[in-house]
Amino acid sequence: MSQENEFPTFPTDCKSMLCKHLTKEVFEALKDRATSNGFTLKDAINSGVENIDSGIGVYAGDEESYFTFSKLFDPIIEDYHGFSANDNHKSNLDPDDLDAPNPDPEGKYIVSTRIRVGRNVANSPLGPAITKEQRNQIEEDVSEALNGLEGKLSGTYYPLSGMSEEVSAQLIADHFLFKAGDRFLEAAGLNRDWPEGRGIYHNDEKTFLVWVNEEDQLRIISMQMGGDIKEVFTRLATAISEIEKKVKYSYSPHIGYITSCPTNLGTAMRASVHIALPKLATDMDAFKAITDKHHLQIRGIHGEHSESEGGVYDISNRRRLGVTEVECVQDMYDGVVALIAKEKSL
Ligand code: ADP
Ligand code: DAR
Repeated sequence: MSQENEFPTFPTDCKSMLCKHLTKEVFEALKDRATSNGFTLKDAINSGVENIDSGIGVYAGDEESYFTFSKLFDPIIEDYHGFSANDNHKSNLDPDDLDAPNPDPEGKYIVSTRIRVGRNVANSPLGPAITKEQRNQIEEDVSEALNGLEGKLSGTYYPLSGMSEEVSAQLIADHFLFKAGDRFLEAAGLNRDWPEGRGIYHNDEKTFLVWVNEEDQLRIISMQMGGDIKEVFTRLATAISEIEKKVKYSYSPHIGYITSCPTNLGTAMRASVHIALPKLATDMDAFKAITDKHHLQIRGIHGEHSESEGGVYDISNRRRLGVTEVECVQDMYDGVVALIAKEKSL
């Protein structure tokens, strides 16, 4: 690992945004800086220094990081999102503005739909810089807000600390339980004190979840079987609004909802379907031509860095910043319609 004030050496085949944008000049300009939470450049880049196969390689320790280290974050944000330092984000969570009748009412292709947003609590450090005490306070405040949800959002909060084998097994069976973060999150300091301060909330119908203190302080998730994308979005928009009555989210007019990873800034939204496309899977050029046209990302079905199985893919919006939440879901919806049409034609 590099010393505090030594420019890190990266292998020539390193392809991360960190390798690309951390020039010697940027490093020299930022190496002695720290945010009011004591978060340094070394802290921000450690994940990408330790994991040279990172795609991005940097994390923010607080909202301030995006401004204190803007000489590094701004070019990464522009490269990933196509969003410049002079642009401003915009938000629209109104389901009435989404044109998305169920694209697969017979359930031939779409296995399930999940739409999530990341949120962090205003005026608090983010996961990479937060103290154990601050994280525990966030768990207390957020779980209290969640336990106050009513109607179809009503449910139960399950702290990971002291979780019984029975509850753990059920949450794993429901694919709800998140485990300690991967090596990228580990090197970013996001797994510190695990599992203390972490937990999962889900409603009685198991169509609404909130992960507390995972990669972000809240991951607000609406999901269900099938392809009624508009119903999933409507539930999520309602939940975001209800929780916000009790929890103030960290938001910047410039870069939108603040998240620990710059890829999630803006809407912090990933709208995905697990969709069976066995014929299209045999022609990945045609597959990727459609996903590229509609600004979509292809993932495996067991989360980021996993592989697809049996011709089922996780298809989601890639754009998160400089577009509204409605546009994120519309991106995914329009791409799914095109993918299904192509699958039918093969
Ligand atoms: P993120 O929380 O950033 O979306 P992942 O891609 O790791 O991160 O997904 C988290 C979990 O959600 C994984 O277990 C994944 O299988 C599950 N998941 C994602 N999209 C869907 C979907 N459309 N249907 C069912 N499960 C999903
Ligand atoms: N694995 C890290 C983060 C990439 C974006 N995914 C997140 N934030 N979960 C990388 O730099 O590749």
